[in-house]
Amino acid sequence: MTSKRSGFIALAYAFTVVLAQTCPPQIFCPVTYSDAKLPDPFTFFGGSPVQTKADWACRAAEIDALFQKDELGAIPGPPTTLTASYSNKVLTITVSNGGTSISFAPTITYPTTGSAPYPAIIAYDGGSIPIPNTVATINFNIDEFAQQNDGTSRGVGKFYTLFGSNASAGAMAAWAWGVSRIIDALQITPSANINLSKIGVTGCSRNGKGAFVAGAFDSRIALTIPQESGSGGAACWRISDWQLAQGTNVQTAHEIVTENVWFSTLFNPFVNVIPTLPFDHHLLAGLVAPRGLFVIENTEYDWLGSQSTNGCMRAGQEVYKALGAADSMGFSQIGNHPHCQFPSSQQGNLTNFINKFLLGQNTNTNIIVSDGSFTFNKAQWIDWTTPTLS
Ligand code: MCU
Repeated sequence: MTSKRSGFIALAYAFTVVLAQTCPPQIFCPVTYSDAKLPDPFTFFGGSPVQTKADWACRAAEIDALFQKDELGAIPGPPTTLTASYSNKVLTITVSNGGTSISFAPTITYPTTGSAPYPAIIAYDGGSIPIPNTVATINFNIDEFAQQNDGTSRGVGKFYTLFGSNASAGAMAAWAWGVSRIIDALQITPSANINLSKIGVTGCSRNGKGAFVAGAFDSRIALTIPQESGSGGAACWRISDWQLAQGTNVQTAHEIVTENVWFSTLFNPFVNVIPTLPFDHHLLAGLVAPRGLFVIENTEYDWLGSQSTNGCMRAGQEVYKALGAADSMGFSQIGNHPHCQFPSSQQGNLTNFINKFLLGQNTNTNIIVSDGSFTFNKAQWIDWTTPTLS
């Protein structure tokens, strides 16, 4: 039974690939890209315009491929086989790639109110936001899946047991693949009692960067909540480099690749020449569009790149506007609290996002909040206009 269902999952992916073949071919060579401003979401790499929602689906597939090729590393397709079982609040998942297999077992904390099947948030290492007692929490132990201690963690963890320690995927790509397998497992395990159309993902700081990537790469996720992800998450590399040049102690691409293994080594050639990167992180938000996205930041720490996250996410929201879904993306940036300690002042906005996207309520998610003193100089970063996609 299980293998029939995993066969079905494979078929669904194959179908997606066939659909993608109606897109123009993705040709990224031999052009050397260069743009000091934030790359235009609405122009294909090859120069043709994005005019319709169908065009955007193709452009999103192109952006997805570029992120994997130049920054995150390859996120593999579904495994050869996937089996799952649920018992006593533990979802045990076994996946194999050829002859090798691994198991991992997220634990689920169920709400004591509301009715089954429950909405759920997949929380990287448990997450750092208050999850209401109407929503389940699926605890994903990301570190055993792909380690993130420091540079020595490259290729270490269950993901790499499966795909080899030389797999191009950095830790964030590996975790994103794991999130997709958790959702596959929930699909074939009705006894886990999770509502498949009401799944969120969250994490804070380094785990916030990772949660953002997972939300971008699996369209089955209804709500993505990256918290204080800063550089490598909600920040744009270009704006962070500019902030550093202005004298702010902000994390940049060239620093981040020396600190940990969140990115692929494929990113290294770009970190000192960021204008040659054919995307930036406004397009990570663009990949989540038009699904729910609530970006939480903290103006307390220069290192997070508050100005960068603010401008980057404003640019990313242009994709939501083009798709007619501006209020499916919110941004709230509040200081005066320690890193990853969710402040009560952001509670109302978080509740509105959870209630809309995981509980099906009609709430106000038109939220762009900052207590920062900077302004986003749109002309400095954006030289494109936002179409209304038909
Ligand atoms: C904000 O995320 C990271 C940051 O990128 C790192 O430079 C710093 O070492 O750790 C932060 C973090 O994950 O804190 C928990």
